Amino acid sequence: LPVRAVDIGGTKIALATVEGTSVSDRHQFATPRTGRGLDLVASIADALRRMPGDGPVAVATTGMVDEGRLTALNPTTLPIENGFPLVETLAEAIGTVPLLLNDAQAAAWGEYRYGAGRGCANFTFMTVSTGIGAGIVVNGQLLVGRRGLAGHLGHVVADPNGPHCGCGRRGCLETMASGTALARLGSDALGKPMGAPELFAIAAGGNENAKTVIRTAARRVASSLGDLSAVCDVERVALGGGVGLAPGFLELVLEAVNDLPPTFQREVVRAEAGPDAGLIGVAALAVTSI
Ligand code: BMX
Ligand code: ZN
Repeated sequence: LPVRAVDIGGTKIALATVEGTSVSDRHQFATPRTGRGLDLVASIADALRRMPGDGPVAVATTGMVDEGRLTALNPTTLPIENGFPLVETLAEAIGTVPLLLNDAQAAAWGEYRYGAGRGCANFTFMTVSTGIGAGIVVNGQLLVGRRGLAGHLGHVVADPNGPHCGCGRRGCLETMASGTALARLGSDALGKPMGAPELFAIAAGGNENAKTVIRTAARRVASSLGDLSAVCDVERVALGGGVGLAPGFLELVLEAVNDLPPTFQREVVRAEAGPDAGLIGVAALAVTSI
């Protein structure tokens, strides 16, 4: 059964027809960053109307999803009203009730069903991208949690005296190792404004300061994976996201994981489903939940 899948990120919204792992009619557009959920809904409804087919609609989104309502844990990633009723307003606009799930949780399900988590009943997908997110599968079941917060590894505290996070805490992993954090830390260390891709390029050119910034971030990620072992004891972690898949980053994380006490070490691999993991995962869940 073909599903019309949508993935809402902080910078872009992607749509596609998804059947199993086959993705067609894929297109994307810039996320309306107006702070108004209704603008998101209007743009998605419009894009869905241009798509062929009338299968079920499944939406993965950055942010915390609680009973069909979307709240940004970190409003700098996606500005939107707290508790915005996305399911209700989208259903009104498109005439069918969509399934709604956090993007990292959806991608974790995609990787578990079809990618790096296949056959691994206790599994985590972690994305290091604009923000840092994760989805956790325990005993073959996706953890969503009472309020949709399960898996938000970007908001475990890496340094209690660290920078303030948009979520209200201090020193969250996301403020120290996400793409946004790397852009800030790289700009400070090298004395000129840059984004994460430029920082990686400079490091690849041999710059020691740039390498140190990236290595420090990778160590923080590895340390949080140690925390994850203590909490969920998953067997394998797949790393994804623009930073997670950047050349050399996984190797640095692996080095740091190897320095953890053996009890906290886990297998860490590259995510396989790529940028479509969220679309594929949320579509798979839509098919099983109808
Ligand atoms: C943030 C949070 C998570 C999300 C993660 C990765 C918001 C808006 N998002 O921690 O829900 O899963 O970022 O998101 O609070 P991405 O957009 O960087 O992939
Ligand atoms: Zn936080």
